[in-house]
Amino acid sequence: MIRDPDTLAQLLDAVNRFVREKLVPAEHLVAETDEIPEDLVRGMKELGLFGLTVPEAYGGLGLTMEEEVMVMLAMGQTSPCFRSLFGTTVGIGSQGILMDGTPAQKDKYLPRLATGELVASFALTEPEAGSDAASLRTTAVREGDHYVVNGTKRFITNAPQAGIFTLMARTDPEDKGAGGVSAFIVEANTPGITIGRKDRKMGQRGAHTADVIFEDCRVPAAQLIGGKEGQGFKTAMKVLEKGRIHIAAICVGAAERMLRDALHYAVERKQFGQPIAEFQLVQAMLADSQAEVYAARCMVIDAARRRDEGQNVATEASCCKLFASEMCGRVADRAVQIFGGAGYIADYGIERFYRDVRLFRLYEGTSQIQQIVIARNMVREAAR
Ligand code: COS
Repeated sequence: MIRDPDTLAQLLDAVNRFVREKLVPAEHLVAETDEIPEDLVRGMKELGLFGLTVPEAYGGLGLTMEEEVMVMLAMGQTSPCFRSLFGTTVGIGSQGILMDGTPAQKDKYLPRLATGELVASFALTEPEAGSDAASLRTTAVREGDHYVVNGTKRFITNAPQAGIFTLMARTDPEDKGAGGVSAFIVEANTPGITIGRKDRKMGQRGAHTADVIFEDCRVPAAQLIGGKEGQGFKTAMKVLEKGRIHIAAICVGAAERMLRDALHYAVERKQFGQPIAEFQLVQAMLADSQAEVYAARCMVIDAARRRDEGQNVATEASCCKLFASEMCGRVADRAVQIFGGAGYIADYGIERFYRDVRLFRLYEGTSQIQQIVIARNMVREAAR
């Protein structure tokens, strides 16, 4: 749902300009230094990117899903690491508070998340619990008006920058499954939290992940999201469901960028006396990519609209994430192929995208998890 086309057009104009004039020129530097310069972070804050999904009453832009998708399509036109910095805050890091938090929790955190003063991270994955998220082992044991948290979270995006973590931990040791899991807002400066060293990743330099280790970390009971135990897994699933549409939009944006770069290269580059874009085997790669990008774009916008209408989009969200991330991988591969030898050389930038977008098929649920979610929902529906 687009509430006011003019306001959205202004926002998209500003984001497109920021991407084109500030972020794209900084891509090489960020990849080399593994840091996003402070003035770019400031620019993101000024544009309101940290508050995209926070309701206006709390100082954010309160975008609908369709509007959020439009912004992500624009953000996808540059290195994914930039989106990563504010994306966990507007997405999986804060949505638990927004969806299931108490009014007091919303009042306390949402205004500072909206300005970017606080970065929020999502702490679900563990060394032994990835796709099987319900098997997590981190414990939160109630002691008076606190919970004592012990455990290790792994590959946590933005952990080094985080001001708060949306933490999923087991409050009921008797229940080994989803029902024993609760969600907490944990402030990063709480004693008993150690952030591991930054992971050395395949790509997305500038975006940082690390372990988060909890050792007898005393978290006030008031930080239990929604004030109810046993709801944490459902909160995580709802958050991830929305996050999958958001990530799918980024996949489409990134694929559009790679395809545009490949097309320009194909038009410029001459072999056998003519631009390689004139060769039908190259055209096949361009055409297949264009068709797939278009399909994914339509899917993402459709799923976002349905979600805004209040429909259950669990299946559609997974379809979007599955198709758009796999499509993005295929487009990345073809783009490198069209660049030929230059596709393997860092100066041309396309090999960086090839590595960066590989993550899309893994995080916020692997492609295989999306297949499972889709098929399970189909079978359940058929059984009704
Ligand atoms: N919205 C609301 N509730 C949901 C939900 C959703 N999208 N998906 C599941 N639930 C609820 C179920 O209804 C169920 O509740 P009841 O027990 O009341 O019926 C509960 O959550 C448990 O669901 P389920 O039985 O499907 O859990 P499973 O352990 O079988 O796990 C998968 C299901 C595999 C789909 C889940 O573990 C998953 O998504 N894994 C991937 C995790 C992931 O994305 N990791 C990335 C880390 S963050 S970068």
